[in-house]
Amino acid sequence: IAALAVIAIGIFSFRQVNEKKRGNAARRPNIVFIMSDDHAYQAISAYDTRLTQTPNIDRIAKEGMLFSNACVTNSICAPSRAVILTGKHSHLNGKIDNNFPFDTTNITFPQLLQANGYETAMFGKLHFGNSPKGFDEFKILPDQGDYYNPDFITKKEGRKKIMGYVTDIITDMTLNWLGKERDKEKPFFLAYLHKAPHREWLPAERHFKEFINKKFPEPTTLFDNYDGRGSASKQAEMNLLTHMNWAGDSKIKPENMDKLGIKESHPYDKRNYNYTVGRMNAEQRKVWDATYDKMNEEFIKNYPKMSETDKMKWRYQRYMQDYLGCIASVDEGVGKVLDFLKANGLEENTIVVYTSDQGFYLGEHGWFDKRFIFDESFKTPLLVKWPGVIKPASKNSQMVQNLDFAQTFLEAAGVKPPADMQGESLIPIFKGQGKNFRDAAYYHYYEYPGIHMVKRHYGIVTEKYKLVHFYYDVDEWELYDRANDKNELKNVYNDPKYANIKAEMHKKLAALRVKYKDSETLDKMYIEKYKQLKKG
Ligand code: SGN
Ligand code: CA
Repeated sequence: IAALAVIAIGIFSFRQVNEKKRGNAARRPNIVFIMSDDHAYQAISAYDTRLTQTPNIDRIAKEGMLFSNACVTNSICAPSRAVILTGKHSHLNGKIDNNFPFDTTNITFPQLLQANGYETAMFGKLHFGNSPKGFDEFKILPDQGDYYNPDFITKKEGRKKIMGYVTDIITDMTLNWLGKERDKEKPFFLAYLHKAPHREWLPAERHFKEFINKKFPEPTTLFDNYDGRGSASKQAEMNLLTHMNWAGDSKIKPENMDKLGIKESHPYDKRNYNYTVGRMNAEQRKVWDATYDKMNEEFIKNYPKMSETDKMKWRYQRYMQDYLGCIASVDEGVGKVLDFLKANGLEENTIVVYTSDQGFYLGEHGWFDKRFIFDESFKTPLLVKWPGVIKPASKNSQMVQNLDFAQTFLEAAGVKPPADMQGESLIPIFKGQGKNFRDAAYYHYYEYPGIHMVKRHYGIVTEKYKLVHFYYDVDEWELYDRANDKNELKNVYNDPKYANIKAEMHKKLAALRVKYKDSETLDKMYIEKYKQLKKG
């Protein structure tokens, strides 16, 4: 009996130790990082209810925190992702634009989480030109990926085509991993990364049928003529009327363009349409054609009588129908993942983040796309929930950046961040502290000359002002009074009233360039590298 009692006590204490160990491990939070591609905050109802409803994404703000001034360091896809993963500005992680491949000798935070006992997985769009390091599992889209019947690069099965709609497929992969595949003994980091609502904005059948009948309010600056600003705004190729593809983007069939005498906006205009719609199977294509053909009948009939203003208005509506239709699927997917966490007892100990790789123009200044330091592209949506740490329904207006995620997640996981990361942990802000978190954000965009022709620029943004330097084939400075010119329509750089502010902002910008180790030498080096790459 005594021997049995010893064994029993032994088993009991062994179990207790084990449980305790597991308990401790379980106390480290799981992290679900949800990021979509080109999702403008104007198209999330927690921020703005004029365009659409996103009830599921909004749940994250209801249960957590909504950031009204979250921003990026370089408003373009792959560079933003590199900043997020490395916690370093583009000029230091080397991924300055979408052209250069990501340098995999960079240390990324998922590698550190994995080395410290986290189970890690990534599903969806990465856009690096190489596979992610530090992931136990991944299924990623090659390059930009496709909306219908997309290919995936998978860690375990190589490249394969999966039938269906991209947003739904990425959601299913995520749910499957959460429910069946992951190691349930470990805390996890999950990157759930949507392709939508990236161009060419192909919604799922259920949503193109629904959204194509809707009408949306126009932004006040839809007919902007770019007066009051420098050559960068005037020369950018992002205008809905003149630069958006008629077939590829606005879904006017190539044969109808020919019939109406509409010229391609870009040499890829018709080719893009034939490619994206061409990926559909016969059944998908039948529904697509039936819906869009019917909706385009009126446009085709009216086109010869339409003024340029009418065309712009029509193009804006079509753009919003498709763009917001794509977001509807993202919102449904987010809802499913949140429901899963709740139903499986994971809600309490999981940080959920919703963000986009950058902001996006939804017709403001007549534009689509991003790239500029101006608000619609510089700011990005950010909603975070963490039960027990973040007070539900809280709001924050600090200038947090995508640069801050790495240190935030590492701190949450109890892992010491490398000394050369350049962000700040957001945890004090989550806890309701962190006042005066960042008084100025640094920004640097490089991809020029290139698609959309947004000139190279760097700048500094404070709560009240924005100072920008456009360089390479120009040397132009712009200063904006953010408080008094919300739409950033007037460059006041040469207005004597702003002389002191200008001087102060110059000083701050120079100091930030030093702080973040950016310099004219690096600007020149990247111009040289870009020339070499283009030659090659
Ligand atoms: C494609 C798009 C561009 C877009 C870039 C970068 N053209 O080239 O409009 O700016 O991607 O987007 S498309 O006609 O091919 O769709 S990013 O989000 O990857 O940076
Ligand atoms: Ca993007």
